[in-house]
Amino acid sequence: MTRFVLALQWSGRHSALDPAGPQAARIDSLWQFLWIVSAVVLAAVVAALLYASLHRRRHAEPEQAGAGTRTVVIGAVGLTVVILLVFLGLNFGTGRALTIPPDGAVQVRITGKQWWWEVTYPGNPPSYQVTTANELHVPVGEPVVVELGSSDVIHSFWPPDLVGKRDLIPGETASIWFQADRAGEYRAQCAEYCGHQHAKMALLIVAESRDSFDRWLARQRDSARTPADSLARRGQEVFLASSCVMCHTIRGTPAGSRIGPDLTHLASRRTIAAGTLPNTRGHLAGWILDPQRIKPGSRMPANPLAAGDLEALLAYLETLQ
Ligand code: HEC
Ligand SMILES: [Cu+2]
Repeated sequence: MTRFVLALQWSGRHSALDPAGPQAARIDSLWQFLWIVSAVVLAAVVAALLYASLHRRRHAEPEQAGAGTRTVVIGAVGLTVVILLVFLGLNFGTGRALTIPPDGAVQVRITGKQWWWEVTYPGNPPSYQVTTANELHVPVGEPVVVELGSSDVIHSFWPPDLVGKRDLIPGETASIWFQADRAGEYRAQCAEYCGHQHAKMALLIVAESRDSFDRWLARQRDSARTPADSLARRGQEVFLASSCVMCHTIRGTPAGSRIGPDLTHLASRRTIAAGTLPNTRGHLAGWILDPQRIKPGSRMPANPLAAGDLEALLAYLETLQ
C-alpha cells in the first residue's frame, strides 16, 4: 500500500494512511473499502456514459426506451441503494468500535487553548497530578482515554496515525480513546479552525514502553529544584522578577499561573510553542525575546531582556529537566 508519511523532523509522523493502532487501522480499512467501491462505481458510470453516447439512436425519445434499458436502470438504482446501505452499516460499525473504551485504560485530560495544548495526568493522591504542555506520553500497546475540553474556543484533537478527530468544546467534556501499537513519535494537529495561529497548534505524542512511560511520569511529578549553578540561579531570579510569573507555573517556585504552559519540566520537551520549533537554546531565546515574530497574535508578549539576563534565564530554563 502506498504510504504518504509526512515526517516533520522534530514533531513526529502525521499520516492517516499508515495506521499505528487498531482505531486508525479500522478507519483506514473503512476508507480503503469506500474509495475502492466508489472508484469501481465511477468507472462503471463513465463506461455506461461512453457506451450510450457512442451507440445513440437518432431521434430516440425517453418513452421509447425498451424493456432492456428499463431493467438496466432499475438494476442500477437497486445496486446503488444496496451499496449505500453497506456503506452506512460499515460506517456505523466503525463508529461504535471507536466509541467504547476498554476498562483499565490510561487516563489523561487535554485542554485546548489558543494556541497550545495543556496535558494533565490525574494523580492519586491529587498531589501526584502531572501537568505538561504540547507533549503527550503514552505506553505502547495500552488503551488511552483522552478527556477533551477547551478553555476558549472550539478546537479539534486529531492524531491521524492513531485515531480520528474529536472536538474540544468550551464548557463540555468529550472523550476519545486510542492505542499505539508501535513505539514512536506521532503528530496530532488541531483540526478545527480556532483563530490566527491554528496551523501552529500541534501536539507531539510519544508512544514508549511501559517502563519508560512510568519513569517519565515519575520525573514529571517532581518539582523543580533550585539550581546549584550561580548563573542558573541568577536566571531563576530573572524569571521570578519578570512578567513570566504572571502567566507560567514552575512548581517548586512562587510562579503558579496557568495562562501559559507549565514550565516545570520545559527542558524535557522536544518542541516549544506547540510543535512550532525544536526545543533548542537558540529557538528558546528567539521565542522569549519576541514570540510575536514566530507566532503573531500568540498570547505571550515580547520580553526585551538585557543580554546578560537572557543568558542567565536560558541557563535556568535548561535545568528544568
Ligand atoms: C501574558 C502571558 C505570558 C507572559 C507574561 C509570558 N508568557 Fe510565556 N507563554 C505564554 C503563552 C500563552 C504561551 C503559549 C504560546 C503558544 O504556544 O501559542 C507561552 C509559551 C512559552 C514558552 C514555550 C513553552 C512550551 O512548552 O511550548 C516558554 C519557554 C515561555 N513561554 C517562557 C516565558 C518566559 C521566560 C517569560 C518571561 C520572560 C514568559 N514566557 C512570559 C504566556 C506568557
Ligand atoms: Cu485550531
